[in-house]
Amino acid sequence: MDRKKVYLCFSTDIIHGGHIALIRRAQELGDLIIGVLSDEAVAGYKRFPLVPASERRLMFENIAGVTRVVEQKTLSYRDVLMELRPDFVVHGDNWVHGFQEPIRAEVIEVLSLWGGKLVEFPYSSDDKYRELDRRQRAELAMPDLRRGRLKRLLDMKGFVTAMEAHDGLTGLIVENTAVHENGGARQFDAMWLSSLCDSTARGKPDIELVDMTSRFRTLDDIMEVTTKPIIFDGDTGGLTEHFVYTVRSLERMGVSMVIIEDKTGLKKNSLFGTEVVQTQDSIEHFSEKIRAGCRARRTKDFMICARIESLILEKGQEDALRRAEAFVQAGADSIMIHSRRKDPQEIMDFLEAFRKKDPTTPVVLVPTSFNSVKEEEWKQRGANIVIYANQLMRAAVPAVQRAAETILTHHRAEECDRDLMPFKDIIRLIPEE
Ligand code: SPV
Ligand code: MG
Repeated sequence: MDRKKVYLCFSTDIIHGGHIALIRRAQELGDLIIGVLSDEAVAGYKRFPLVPASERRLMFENIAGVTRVVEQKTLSYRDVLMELRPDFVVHGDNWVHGFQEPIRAEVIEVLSLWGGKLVEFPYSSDDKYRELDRRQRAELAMPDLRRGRLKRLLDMKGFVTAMEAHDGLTGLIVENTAVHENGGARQFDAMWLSSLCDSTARGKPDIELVDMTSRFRTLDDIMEVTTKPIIFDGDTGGLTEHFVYTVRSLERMGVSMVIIEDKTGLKKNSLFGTEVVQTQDSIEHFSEKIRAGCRARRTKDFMICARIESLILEKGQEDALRRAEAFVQAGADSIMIHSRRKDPQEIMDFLEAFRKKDPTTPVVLVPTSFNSVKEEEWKQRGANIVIYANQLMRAAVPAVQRAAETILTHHRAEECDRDLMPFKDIIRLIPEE
């Protein structure tokens, strides 16, 4: 009559023997309620879920003896435990140490409010389960899955961060860097393939001199070793007749979004602003390029973003807003507004005015100059994607220059060694098949 209530939460995409064994042991303790971690929480702490929460729920609902399945929205168990008030929470013992320690401590604290207990079973880390996980990760790199992930992330979280990568190694750094915060892990959601950094890495100016075939080579190097969605800097998109081919190629490769800017003629980097001659394209011509790109693509997953250069070229807010509206009308899935001022005010003013007219079209920001505002505030103000466009390269260049100068100064490498990472640590960044 007074059977105990047991709670067990899963984030897995597939159910294997190890999970079933854990479920059976949990069932011995009482009536089992299974929690399915939300897509957003899984993406935040582990990797993007291959199977959405709605289907993961179905999977568990069909296991004999599971009394109920609920969604656990956050990594923290607090809300779900307060609602269910279980007698036991069951978990593998793999969270006793490591970044999930605070989540575990909170579970024990919340359960103590009504005398509940945490029961931990040894975590099974069988080789065949590790192999399954490896295969699932590989699946995430396939173009069809990868392309749609930016849209899915935007739907899921409403706000996405992207970090610049300009070769396989920086791609791996963006893919794998994580910091732990409140029992979860913070990672970048996506990657930005910057024209500036791709050109600079080749010792070339950012004037559309590095041709698309070379840019695709960089893209392929990055895609080969990573799984996160990619936003490709398409510069001006070139001639409309060429842009349609670029769209097809990027889409086929599994890129999620191309951003093209409304400039024409010899493109210079926006950070030069009006110090160099730069010509803005007409609304009509650029709209036609967007329309042609939209007609060329084959899937709804691939996004075309129109980048507005009015603030960079000091044409004012009215011009920027008129263009935003026209480009969305032409079919742009998203817009990017850029500024090279330190003061974020003109971007904030744009966001406020744009959101009054258009509450839904995703807005992309590249806060290189206006870098004082935190992501959460941009989200509150209506932005959806923040791109850190060049910081990894700017971190590397001074370090590399310093090493070269130190060796020249001392006629040997010993003095420079303390600033260097041992190669065995660098190799650890590179996964083995
Ligand atoms: C890039 O990273 O190449 C960009 C962003 O286009 S910016 O350099 O700010 O123009
Ligand atoms: Mg660029």
